[in-house]
Amino acid sequence: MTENKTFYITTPIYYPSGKLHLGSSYTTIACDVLARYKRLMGFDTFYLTGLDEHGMKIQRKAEELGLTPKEYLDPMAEDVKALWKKLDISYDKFIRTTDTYHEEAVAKAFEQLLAQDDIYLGKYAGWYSVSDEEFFTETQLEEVYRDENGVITGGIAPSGHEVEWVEEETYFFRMGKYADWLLDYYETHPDFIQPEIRKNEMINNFIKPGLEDLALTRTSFTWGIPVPSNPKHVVYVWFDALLNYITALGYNSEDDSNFKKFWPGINMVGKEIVRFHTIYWPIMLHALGLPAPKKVFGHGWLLMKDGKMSKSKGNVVYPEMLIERYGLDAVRYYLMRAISFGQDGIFTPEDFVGRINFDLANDLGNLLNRTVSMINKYNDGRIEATTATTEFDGSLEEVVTDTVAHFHEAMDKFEFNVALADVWTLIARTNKYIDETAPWVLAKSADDKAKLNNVLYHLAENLRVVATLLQPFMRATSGKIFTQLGLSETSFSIEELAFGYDFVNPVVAKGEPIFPRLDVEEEVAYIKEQMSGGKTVEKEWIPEDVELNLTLPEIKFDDFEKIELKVAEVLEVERVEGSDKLLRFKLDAGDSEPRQILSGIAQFYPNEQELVGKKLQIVANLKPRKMMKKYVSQGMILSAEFGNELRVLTVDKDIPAGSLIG
Ligand code: ME8
Repeated sequence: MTENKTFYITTPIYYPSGKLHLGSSYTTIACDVLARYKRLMGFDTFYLTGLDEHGMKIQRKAEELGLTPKEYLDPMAEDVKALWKKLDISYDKFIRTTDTYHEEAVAKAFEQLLAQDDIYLGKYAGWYSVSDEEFFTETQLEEVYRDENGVITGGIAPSGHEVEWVEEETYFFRMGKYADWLLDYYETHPDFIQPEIRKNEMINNFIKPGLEDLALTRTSFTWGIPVPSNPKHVVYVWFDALLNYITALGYNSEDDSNFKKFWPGINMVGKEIVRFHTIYWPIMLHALGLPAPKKVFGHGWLLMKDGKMSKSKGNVVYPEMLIERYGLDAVRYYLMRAISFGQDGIFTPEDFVGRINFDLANDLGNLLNRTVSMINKYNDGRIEATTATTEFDGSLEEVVTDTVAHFHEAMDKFEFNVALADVWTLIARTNKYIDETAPWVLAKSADDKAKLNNVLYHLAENLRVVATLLQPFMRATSGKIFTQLGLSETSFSIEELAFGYDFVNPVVAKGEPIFPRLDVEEEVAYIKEQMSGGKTVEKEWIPEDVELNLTLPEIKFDDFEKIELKVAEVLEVERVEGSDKLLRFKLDAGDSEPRQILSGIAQFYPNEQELVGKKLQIVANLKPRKMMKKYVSQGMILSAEFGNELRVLTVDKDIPAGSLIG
């Protein structure tokens, strides 16, 4: 670990205003993924999170409950810490802005700016939203209320919250003085605000129209940090809150070694608070003689189909409920995979359950299961690299190298969904490699033993690479994969990751499936029920006047999914001796050898040779069946009956044999 290889990442500090939902957990999980990734890349990493505990909002909330702010806040802080524990958040420090070291450091910073004349005493008159803890000019309001004389009596902030009139003595920060410096800073630090689009918003909507001086203290309530030289003023909650990112490191305290080591760092924030972090925050730091953050990344919101989560809409998802039923890793995976980090994304129960089934149970789970059982079956659970290669090894190893490189590129850009998609490309390629090399065929001949072992080695090694890359996202799952591969290591460095690990004669454990398949309908109904607070949710609307003409009962989608349908080309066909019904087909269905299917359709094809060269549809995974004592039929040919006729189902000539139908 080199001296300057440090990484500092922060979440916003949360308002303790109630139980945190899945949307609030989103930032914390994303930062955790980054922190874990950087640690595995050999960085000395510091991850900060915490609570924003001052301000009018908290004071009023506590009063409503008949509590002092502290009595209200302490249990809340414990609840939040308990949630982060459930989400396996590896923070290095949890700051509360009521911590003494923070309060002292903020007071000192305020006095410094006052002494420098960056702060001056004046009078504020304007609109304030308590919910947002934010000042607004009339023109910034979404809506204004007027009395019969046209005088404005109130209004609505862009967030949808009510504003109230505030008129009081206040200290102002000379923001305007630093506008040119800030524009120049953006210009010379093109990566400071990300994604890029948020930068233009800041410049055009807030800086260019003119930066107003910021009211920095309040006198109409007391729940805040008092200004030492004039204690009837308490410091504005955002000034107090933003400084947490450096006071947590010991800034303005006796031991500021962490501050010296880690600042400047990266601030990860939701898009609605980018303004505070990219305008006020760098100006405050600059005025204090300190560097601005390396980067402020404004991520999007996690939304529901009908907009933001809210109890009144009955669409709130709490992470605890999902974790309890589906496990933590499914939740972390979903949030990081399903949504492009910089943009808004919509949570739907269908998508969530689908991802678990397809990505986790099918793609990843099956690869692990097949690999482990083949290593057990064909080589007594030992993983041995040999020099007997197959023609597919080179391209497979190339995909490993490419995946690792792309993964790093994506992680450096905070493109978590892209990084995971890269890992899944490797998983899909490895699954295909099983089909290409057909280990069960190699297992039939003793001469192919070395080749077989090398194929099995490639499978195990790719899974080790996959699990290594997944560590920041799904620690428990990676651990299970390492265990099933018989590895005693519980973690691998991502920094040193390369194909070619020497498995020291490990015995592969026969493990349980890491993600069991879910019944989609049942689970979607369950999640919807939980979202609506336990009420049974009405079934989706089905047109009542459509009568389905069925001969068999309905089946679930999951049942249908078990059937593998494929395109197969007729290579040869002949009548079966001793039967007037059966035709014996030799078909190319993309298997290593032509497959044989017997089908009782002879009477409909007096000239059966007309079928040669046709591309048919077959059920490919039907259990093989012995017919006429000597023929094994491996599948079924699909056909349609109408009147007294029957025709096999054909497909376009240019669809290759072996293609999956679905
Ligand atoms: O803003 N999707 O606190 P906060 C994504 N105390 N992110 C969401 C979300 C959702 N549905 N809901 C909330 C504050 N968040 C201040 C910060 S920092 C010096 C002070 C995110 O509790 C939101 O975008 O209102 C914000 O980044 C974070 O949760 C905390 O929000």
